[in-house]
Amino acid sequence: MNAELTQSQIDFYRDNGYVVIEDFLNAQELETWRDAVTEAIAQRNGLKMPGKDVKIDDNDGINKDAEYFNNVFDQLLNLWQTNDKVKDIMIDERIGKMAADLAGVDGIRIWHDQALVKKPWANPTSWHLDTPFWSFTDRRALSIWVALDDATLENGCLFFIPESYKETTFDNPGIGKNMGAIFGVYPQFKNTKSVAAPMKAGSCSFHNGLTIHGAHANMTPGFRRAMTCAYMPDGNIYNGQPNILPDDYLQNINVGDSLNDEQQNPLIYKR
Ligand SMILES: O=C(O)CCC(=O)C(=O)O
Repeated sequence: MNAELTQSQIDFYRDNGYVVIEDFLNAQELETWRDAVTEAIAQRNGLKMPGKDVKIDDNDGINKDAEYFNNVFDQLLNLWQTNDKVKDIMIDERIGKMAADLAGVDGIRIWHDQALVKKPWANPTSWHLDTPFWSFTDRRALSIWVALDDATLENGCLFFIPESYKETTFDNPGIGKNMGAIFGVYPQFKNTKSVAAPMKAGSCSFHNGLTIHGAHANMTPGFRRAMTCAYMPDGNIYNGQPNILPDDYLQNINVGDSLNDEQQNPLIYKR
């Protein structure tokens, strides 16, 4: 695993709000990730996330325009909680350190992982932000996105609006079928050029959760699979948004409580 970040990669991330790391996984590691994610998805029988009775084709109550959104990708969350192979991959301290170094924090917890499978002819992923959906409020939160297939301009690679994270807030137009809805909330980026991030399988990107990002439609008969993980800096508290927290967990948490439950948000790196 190419887990050593250079200072120029960190500087690029801090400036632009994203960074692409080529050849993050070697061929053998890529095979391990693919096998683990494939097995974990199959075991789910269509269940979207642990602790909530929602299937991948249901309206999850989080995203708008369910019929459209369910054809953006199959989204399966917290596979680390239901598959030990994915858990081994996700709790890797080296990845936690990368996230901590980019974010400039001392500790990193998993918020949630997610497999994002853009099926043949899938809809585009509308421009959106991530952090405003989550149950904590932290401008430093970020995600890794690992390409399990080559992600190309044709099959739905990611796009970013550079530097947007410096100005975006927790105002959230959501992620529905209106590709450009976000520019109604953040008109200052209407004329900013986006940057495409095509990646070979095994490469990855990190992006800040307040960076405006999206993806093309899949214009091919093949799959574009990605494995991602969202990270919460250690020390955060519950802000009252349920997001993906399991129903039974929500019954025992109040606004202001620490999000430090190792079964839900494991600390994968601490300086
Ligand atoms: O894979 C995609 O199409 C979008 C990914 C994304 O929005 C994310 O990982 O935050």
